[in-house]
Amino acid sequence: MRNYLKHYINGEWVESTGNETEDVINPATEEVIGTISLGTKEDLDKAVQAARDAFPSFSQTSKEERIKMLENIAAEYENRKEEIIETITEELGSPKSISENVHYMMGYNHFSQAAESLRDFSFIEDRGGHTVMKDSVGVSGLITPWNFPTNQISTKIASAFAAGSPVVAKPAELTPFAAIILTEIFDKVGVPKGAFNLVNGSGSVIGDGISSHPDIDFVSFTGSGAVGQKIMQNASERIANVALELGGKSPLVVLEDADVEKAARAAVSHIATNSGQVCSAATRVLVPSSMKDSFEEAVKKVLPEFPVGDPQGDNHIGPLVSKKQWDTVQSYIEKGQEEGATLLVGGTGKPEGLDKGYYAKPTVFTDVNNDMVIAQEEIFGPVTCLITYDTIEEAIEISNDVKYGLAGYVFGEDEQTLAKVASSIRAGRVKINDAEADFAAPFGGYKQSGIGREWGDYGIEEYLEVKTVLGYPKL
Ligand code: TAP
Repeated sequence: MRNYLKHYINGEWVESTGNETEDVINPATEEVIGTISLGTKEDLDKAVQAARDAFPSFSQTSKEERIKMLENIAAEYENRKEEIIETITEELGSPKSISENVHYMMGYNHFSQAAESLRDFSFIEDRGGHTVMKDSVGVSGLITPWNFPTNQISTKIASAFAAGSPVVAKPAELTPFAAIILTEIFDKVGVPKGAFNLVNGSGSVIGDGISSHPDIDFVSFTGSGAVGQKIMQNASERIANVALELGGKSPLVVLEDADVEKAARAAVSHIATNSGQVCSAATRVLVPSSMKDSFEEAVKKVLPEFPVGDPQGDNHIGPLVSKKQWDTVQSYIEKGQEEGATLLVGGTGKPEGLDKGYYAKPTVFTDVNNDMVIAQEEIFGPVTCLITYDTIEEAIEISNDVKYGLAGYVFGEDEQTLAKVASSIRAGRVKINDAEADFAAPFGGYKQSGIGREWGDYGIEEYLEVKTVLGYPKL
């Protein structure tokens, strides 16, 4: 049992001022695996005060000191590798291979990339007639969701530290333990007192408290659009800046000359990895009408490569994070059938033999029209839609006919067509074929997928204010 009943404020683990607690459930076993304290407004105020007190010195640390700190964090993170993998598998239900190759790896890369990006980062620029300086934004409030317990919080903290911004963080109640390990890492490597504060608690108390706190200068949030809107409203009361990383309904465009099996494998992998609980997952697969039959066959062929089952075993798809998420996914599968889409594979209910745990069947709908609810709303589960198109122009139009714009994917051979589709998709990140991940590349969305960019130097910019000085001495 992991019982973490303290918050981390001003460089110390401290008792909560309230006595409310919340059990954390392993979604694969439905059993309680630990408990956290639900913080109060008083806990939050103390954390914000600690961050404010740390601001004058933390914001003035040198670039070299921050690089060293980020490198030390990355090294200590590596030392805790096995524990991080085990923790994420338990709290999120993600299979061990995904916990290692996706979750653990992303956290590590954000800290080491921030150190790397900082090396070439300029905080002062002589632009001839004027000088531009980049100052820490002040105190940052970070609110993160449950689907990537190390990725989102790590990219935010790494960028904030790189910019010299002290932090107050609130992870999701459903998966709070990875953030506690991170906090232990910061404590161990000697992150300055008050530069990092962790207050566990509910979104309605601590999350809302962060977004409306008069002493928090900048709020970075990842999660649902509905909460993103509330955060913006709260922050607008004091004209505080926000960065929002919200949902997506990303297209994967299969071109006529694509390798059908490769594209089908990619399409299934998008809803299989992390059980489809991924904001940037492709969940609308656009296939040329002429390829519909062969693509459907390829989907059925590759599906067994993604077994569903116990995350402690050799499976690719674990359970969904919670009963609530399972219910949401079920209702979307029902909705798709009511709307007239055809179930190619999967459907409602649990996969055979998996009665315990929040397991859902990987589900692929075909004969989907882009106007259907299942093609427009973020399902956040192992469900995808096959939509046919006849011309490249139509594929682009369908790709963009959605309120989101987080990501897009294109599969094919002809470079002119790949470039045309990639540059026409209205989204913050487009991936062509199997292009490699790059942690220096900015991440964020167009339209209702959010505001701002994370990762690498663009991520650091979010935590900085720009100051112009006219007549600055030539030192
Ligand atoms: P959200 O409610 O948006 O939760 C995300 C974070 O915001 C959590 O830490 C949550 O705290 C906190 N929060 C909740 N209410 C808040 C408020 N009023 N003010 C400030 N913070 C608040 O997401 P969810 O309910 O867990 O999931 C719902 C749907 O959102 C999913 O089905 C999915 O479609 C989408 N979602 C998207 C993403 C990404 S990466 N874009 C991630 C997760 C979910 P607590 O949960 O601890 O109360």
